[in-house]
Order: sequence, then C-alpha cells, then structure tokens
Amino acid sequence: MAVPPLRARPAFAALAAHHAAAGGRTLRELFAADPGRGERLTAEGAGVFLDYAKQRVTDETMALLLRLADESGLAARTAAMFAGERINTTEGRAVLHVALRAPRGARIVVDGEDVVPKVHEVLDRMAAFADRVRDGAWAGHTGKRIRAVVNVGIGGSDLGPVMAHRALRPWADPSLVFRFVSNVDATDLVEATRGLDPAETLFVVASKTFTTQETMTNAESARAWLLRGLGGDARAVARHFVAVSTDAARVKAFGIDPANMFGFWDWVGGRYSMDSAIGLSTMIAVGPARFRELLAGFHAMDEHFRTAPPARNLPVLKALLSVWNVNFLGATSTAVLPYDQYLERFPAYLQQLAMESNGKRVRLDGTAVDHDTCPVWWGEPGTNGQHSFYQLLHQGTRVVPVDFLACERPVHDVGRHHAMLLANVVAQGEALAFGRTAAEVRAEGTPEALVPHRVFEGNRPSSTLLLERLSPHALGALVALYEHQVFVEGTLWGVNSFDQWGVELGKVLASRVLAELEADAPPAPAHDGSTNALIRRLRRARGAR
Ligand code: G6Q
Repeated sequence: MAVPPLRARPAFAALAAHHAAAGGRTLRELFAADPGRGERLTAEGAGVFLDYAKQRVTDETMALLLRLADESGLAARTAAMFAGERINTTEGRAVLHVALRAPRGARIVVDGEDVVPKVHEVLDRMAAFADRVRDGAWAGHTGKRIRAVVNVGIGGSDLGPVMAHRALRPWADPSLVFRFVSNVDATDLVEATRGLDPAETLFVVASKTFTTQETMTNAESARAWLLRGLGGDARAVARHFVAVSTDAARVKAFGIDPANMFGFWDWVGGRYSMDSAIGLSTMIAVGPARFRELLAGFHAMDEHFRTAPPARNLPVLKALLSVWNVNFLGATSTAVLPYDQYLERFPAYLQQLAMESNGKRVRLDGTAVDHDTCPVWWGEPGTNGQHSFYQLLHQGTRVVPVDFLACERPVHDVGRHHAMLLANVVAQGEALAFGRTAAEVRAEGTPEALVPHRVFEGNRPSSTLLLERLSPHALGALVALYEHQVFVEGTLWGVNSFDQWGVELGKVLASRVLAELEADAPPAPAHDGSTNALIRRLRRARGAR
C-alpha cells in the first residue's frame, strides 16, 4: 500500500496539534512535572546506552512519533532492506551493507544468489593479505618489509577508513604508518608520502568505480612517485599497489594484479562501505581478529535494529527525535560532540553518512517534499568545542540539538582525566537543558548591567550516548546505529537515502572546466559571465592566453 507523504499521515497532524498544545513546555517544566523521565526516557542496545530525557518530548510525543513511524511503513521498508530488495529505486540497487557483517552461515539472497558466502570469501582474502603485510611475508619489490600503508580514495572510500584509523589507534600495529590521500590538491599526496621510503610503502587504491577523477589522478601520481623511487621498474607496481573496487577490468588496466584486488558489490553504497573491502587499511592496522570484532559490533546493532520493539529501538528513537526536532521544533542543524579524542573524525564521517543520504528535496516518487529533510550535521570533540563554538549552542539565537557521545570507562586511565572529561559532558547537557535564569544570575551578585549577558535560556535539547568503553566492537555498533538512524529518517521523510546525484553532478562539471583551463586556445565563452571571467583569469595565471 502506498505511504502518503509525511504531512498527509494522520500521526503528523496529531503531532502538529500536540506541538501546538504542549510544545511550548520547557525542559525545566517537563522535569519538574515528571522527575522520573530521567530514568524512563532511556534505551539500550548492542552495548550503547541512550539517554534522551533532555529532548523536548513527553511520553505522549514519543507515542505519536512511534505512530508516525508505523504510518510511514517503517517495518515493511526495514524488512525490504534486510531482504535485499532493490529499495534504491533510482539506481535499481539493493541496499545491503547489513550483509557485510552478516555472520558466516547467514543467508541473504539478491537475484537468486546468497551473497553472504561472497562477503566471507573477500573477508578471508583480506585477512590473509593483511596478515602477510603485518608479519612481513608480503615484501616490497626490493624485498623490504612494508612499513607504510597509504589509502588513496575519496568520499566513502576515505572518510570511513580515516575515521576508523583514528578511532582504533590503540589496537593498531604501531610498527606500521598509515596515511590517507583523498584531495586532488597535490598537497595531499605530497604530504602523505613525505618521508616515506617507496621500497617500504604499500598503496591501497580504494575506489568502488575506479573512475573517480581525484582517486585516479592521485593513484597515477603515487605510481610515478613509487617508480621514481625504485628506479623505474614497472614490475614494482604489483608489489606496492593493491586495489579495492567493484571493477576488475579497470583495476587491471591500471596495472594492478587482479589477484591483489579486493571486491565489493553495487549493493554497497560508498558511505556505507567502511566494513567492506574498503576497510582493508583498517584491517591491516588492527588485524583480522579485531576487524571481525568491529563487524560483530555492526551486526549486534543490526540485530537490535531488526528485532527490538520500536519504543526501545535506538536507531528508531534517534530518528524520531531528529524528525521531531527538524519538522516540529525547526532545527536546521544538529551537532555530534564526541567526548573521546579517538572519535575526533566521527563527526566528519557522519556528515557524509547523513547529508549525502538524506540531503534530498524530492521523494522516492520524484515529487517535491513540502517539509524540511536532513539538517546540517557537524561537530568536533569535547572538551575542545567548549572553548569555541559552544557559545552559540548556549546563547545563540538558533537551537541546535546535540548528541553527546562518551565512554563510561577510558582507554587510558591517567590521573583524573576521565572523571574531568565525563564531568564536562554531563555538565554541558545539564546547562543546555536548564540554563540559568536572571534570578539565578542576580543571586550570584552579578551587576545588573551584566545580567542579560549571563542568562542562559536553556531548553536546548540533547541526547547522551554512552559506550561502555571504546573498542572495535563498540565502534561498529556506534556506526551501525547512525546508519540505521539515517535510514529511518529517510523512510519518514520519504526520500531515497541511497543515491547521490548531487555528488555525480560535480564529477561531470569539473571535467568540462578542466578541458577549458588546459586548452591551448582560449575556449569559447560557454558559461555565464562570472564563470567565463574566472576561467579567463585562471588561464592567465597558468600562463595561457
Ligand atoms: C558515497 C558517494 C561518494 C563516493 C566517492 C568515491 O556514498 O558515492 O562519496 O564514495 O565519490 O567514489 P569511488 O569509490 O567510486 O571512487
């Protein structure tokens, strides 16, 4: 049965009425009337604890939001995703990142073929290769052991590996150096290879399509760097380059032995691929056993998402709160603030995951939405952010819902550091929610002229997510939590969370301008006045006419 657009669903109207009647109640009022909400508005799954008591919701709001999820066809769409149906309709593809972490023996069928054995075949090959690099059995062209691994990829073929590398440093082999090259700006490659010995360097060219301009350009220049360093013997490429891709023919054409290619499939979206072969650099860093723990964490959250009742289901709850904040409270951005230095790149990773997935303005059927969709996602680790942009969070004119992330136990138990870190994250949530009234500020003896400056209006929503302790398993569960949150949001908004036509456009346009910048003769002015003038100026700067 066709699902009506968001605003046409009965629960949406009920939520609008509820918001009009009770949406003005502040967090102070909500807690005063219902102190038990602090214990009650929580949920737990796959080792992640969610406290959403400081969101501007009541039990009634949650009940209505759950009705909205029901009316959005969430159960059917979730089942369709897990069953391998082609829910990415604009690209005619299944969406099966959950198959990447399905245990051996599970069964997920696409086009009559069980894909789980293929997934494990690649994982096993990755594991054998990673072990050989880690124990030195895989040597470079001159026989030297590999000491540096450089991942060359961009977008979904970079952000996950970078984030995971930062997050899993405590479990990484300290004798190996990891670098990441993504930007077509040569600076990225130059700095990533600075100080490395070509004889000891392994490049992992990570590109689903193996056509992406930045990655191919960086891979070509990396090959030239290698050959320059190794006396120009083209046979060296086979020992120093491996590929992660879905396109064996293009990999071979580049000069990489297809035996050293690790595949994945069109049903893995780029931003959902860090647990596929795109994670090869991660696996080399932490070893196959830890990588499998990471996958087990993903799978634990998949199972939680698939089986937990909606009212206790972390991705469902988080998505419903997001829809409430965006579509009823008017939030235009959301901040993810990890109080864990190892998660420093997690917000950047989530930016792609969320905004490339749900930054859409048409529904699955091509009609325009008449409501907001994805907010801007951003964030930086705490406590650093407290000393910069938190000013806006506390006293700015915009309300920014926040996800605080923290770990109950530290990786490094040094002095009072962890207690201080936790004290800060707890205090920030409290301050955002309850603020400080003028009366409280005056009671502290603040001069009257300063009172308005020192008032915090509060009533700013946040959730707190706690991991027991950072680990490969915990990271997998956390990433899967956000993957499924994004899926549920996309389902409620009615958009296709799995295409990215906005990204494709940039790939095409840049090729056209590149030809004009590099042409010998001045190109005919084919663009608007501004673009033509920029191209002329940049051609002159390059010494062209
Ligand atoms: C992700 C996007 C995009 C993609 C990059 C790299 O979902 O599709 O970020 O990952 O454009 O693409 P390749 O892996 O094909 O080089």
